[in-house]
Amino acid sequence: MVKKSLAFLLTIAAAFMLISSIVVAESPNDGPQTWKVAVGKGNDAAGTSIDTFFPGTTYIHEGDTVIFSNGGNYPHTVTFLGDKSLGDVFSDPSFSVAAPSSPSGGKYDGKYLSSGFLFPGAPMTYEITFPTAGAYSYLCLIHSFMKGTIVVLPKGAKIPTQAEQAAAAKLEESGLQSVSAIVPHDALYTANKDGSLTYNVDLSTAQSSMNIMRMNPEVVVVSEGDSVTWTNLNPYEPHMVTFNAPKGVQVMNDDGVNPDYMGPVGSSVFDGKGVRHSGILMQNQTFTLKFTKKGTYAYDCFMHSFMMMKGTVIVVPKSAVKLTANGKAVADAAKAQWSNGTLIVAADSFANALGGKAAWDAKAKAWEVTANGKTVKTAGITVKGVVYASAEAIVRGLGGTYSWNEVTKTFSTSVGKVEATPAPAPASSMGDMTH
Ligand SMILES: [Cu+2]
Repeated sequence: MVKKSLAFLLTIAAAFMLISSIVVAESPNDGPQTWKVAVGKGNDAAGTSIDTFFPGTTYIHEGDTVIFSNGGNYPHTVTFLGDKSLGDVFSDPSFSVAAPSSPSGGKYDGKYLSSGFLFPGAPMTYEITFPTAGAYSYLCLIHSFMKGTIVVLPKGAKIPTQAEQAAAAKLEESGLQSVSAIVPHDALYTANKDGSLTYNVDLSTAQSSMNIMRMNPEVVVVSEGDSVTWTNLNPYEPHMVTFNAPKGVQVMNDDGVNPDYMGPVGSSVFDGKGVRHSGILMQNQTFTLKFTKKGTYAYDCFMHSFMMMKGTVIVVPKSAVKLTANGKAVADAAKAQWSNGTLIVAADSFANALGGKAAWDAKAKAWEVTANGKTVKTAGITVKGVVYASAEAIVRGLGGTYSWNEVTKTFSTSVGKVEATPAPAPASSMGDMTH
């Protein structure tokens, strides 16, 4: 059912423009009114999909009409079970999730009524008029945790206005968006018997009805000989990991997953050459690759290309210093290296990674780094003709924190960001500054 929706997903951008331009028209209180319910929300650029009806509860009068419109990036249904149970519905041999039980625009009689698939993109709508007072709950047959209620009151009863109910919907949405923003974290790892490490990357998360189609972390830096294990943490969405998809081959298209790519392709060791592919990963399923050669390797989840779900594995020589800033790997590690017990970095690229900038003060022979609303001056440290700065001095001066992990050779820094509680700590020597 998901695969059929892909053609529609391509036009999702158009759908967003449409939705954001909808203006709720106020009707006089004495005549029948038309109300709008958003069926799901989504933001391809942010990689998010929220499987919720907005607002969750809609208050209307007898004779009013509700227009359900897909506001997200996945197909959904609007289904009033009425006199049936989910079991009844799915055990009926003539039942189809995709097809409406009766055409849009009908009157609700308290019995079973389903919109069939409402696809995003156009977006598809379904209209129902409610002649009789009552509280009617409904759900999505694809995501049965996705529920809403239409409360129909007698004419003249006091109900929240269109504007108030639209505001409630907005509030519900912003509540979900804010609790669910993905927090990048340093890649967690486990140590293997041979001394190599296996880093863990999350394939998207789901928190209540919010799905975030992202790799976390998006960039992971490992040493030659280390492995990466991807785990699908999302209960609703399958994912894939693909390196070096062959030119001209579509791993996923409008017809679904290419049959050659349903399962894994290639060995579990990767030197940067040849296809490596996980196959379809359902919740808690994993895929592990061992990286043997230094380089920068981009990969994709082709099931969520339209949401820009992709990541990068950077493989560095053994014992090379890695650097993170606010939970994100600094791609070139800002040339981080140890010099006489001080971790030195290229001040400008480190400042960039912290969301700030650096300027060289030739007179004072010092770097001036500004980030997090603060400025710190720190002496230049010249090694082989290049002027570095002490990472520790910069982070301290900006009011941040740092730690050195001797096992992963990672210098983790955090400046001006409240980080969410990290996932369970790996066996490591965080905070050990000896070198
Ligand atoms: Cu995916």
